[in-house]
Amino acid sequence: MRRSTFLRASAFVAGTIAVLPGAAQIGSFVLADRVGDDASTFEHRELIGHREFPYAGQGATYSLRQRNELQTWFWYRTEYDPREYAFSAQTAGWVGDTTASLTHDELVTGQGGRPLRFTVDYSLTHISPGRSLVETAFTLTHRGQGSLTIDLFNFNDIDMLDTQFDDSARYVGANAQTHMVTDPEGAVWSATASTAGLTGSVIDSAGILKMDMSDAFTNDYALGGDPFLDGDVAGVFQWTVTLQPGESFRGSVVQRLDVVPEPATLTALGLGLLAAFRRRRHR
Ligand SMILES: [Ca+2]
Ligand SMILES: [Ca+2]
Ligand SMILES: [Ca+2]
Repeated sequence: MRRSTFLRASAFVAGTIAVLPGAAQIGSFVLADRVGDDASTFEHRELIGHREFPYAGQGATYSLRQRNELQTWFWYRTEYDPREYAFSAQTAGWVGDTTASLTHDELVTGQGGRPLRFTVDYSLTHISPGRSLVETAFTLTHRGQGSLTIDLFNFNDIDMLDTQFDDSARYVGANAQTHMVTDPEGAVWSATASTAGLTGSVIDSAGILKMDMSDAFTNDYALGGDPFLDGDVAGVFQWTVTLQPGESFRGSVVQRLDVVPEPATLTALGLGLLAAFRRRRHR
């Protein structure tokens, strides 16, 4: 595992990408992708050392024509603990133009060393004008002793267009595996969780969910229910898995941002099509 991480990091040394193999720690990164003049950026910050209160840090900004402030992070609980902790002990990382990878080796109460390895691979894809994806693919590996049951959580608090109190949110999908947040101006963001092992999906106030993650008590969520509609909405996904030594659990969260084309853009697009049509007719 350590070897493959090193090899992957080495491969990037040969390219144009900044790499810190071995004891690397990435405190922040920016991914950027574009389609023509239409650019998407995903900036992630405060990526080191936030294990518990207050709120485990980890701010982000997901921009596509306009800026959307975001907080996003993962946290976990094992069967030996009555509470959750954010993944904070980053041990390796690398960043490319549109991808980044962070590895964490975390403590498990009652087991020596840091037996829980959590790797997150981020990938930004600007798929078409006004539409962009950030895929977060994760692997959780048990490197300690005996059977281990783990609850894994992903928290997302997006404030569409940087204003939180006018956003509305709803569940989509049979397992409530998608959280969709809409701003009155029409921009839509969604987060879709992989469904294997998905045991919880909740939309609630950001303050309540941050407190759940940060406090000393156990939290478990149902799949869907009545969404919290007014105010600063946020969402949490929960997966529950039991791993034997050496086993891994893989999953993902895909964020999608859709921006409705502005009338000026539509007009320009229409004129462009008309011009192309005329050129064709005059051939
Ligand atoms: Ca808003
Ligand atoms: Ca808690
Ligand atoms: Ca929010």
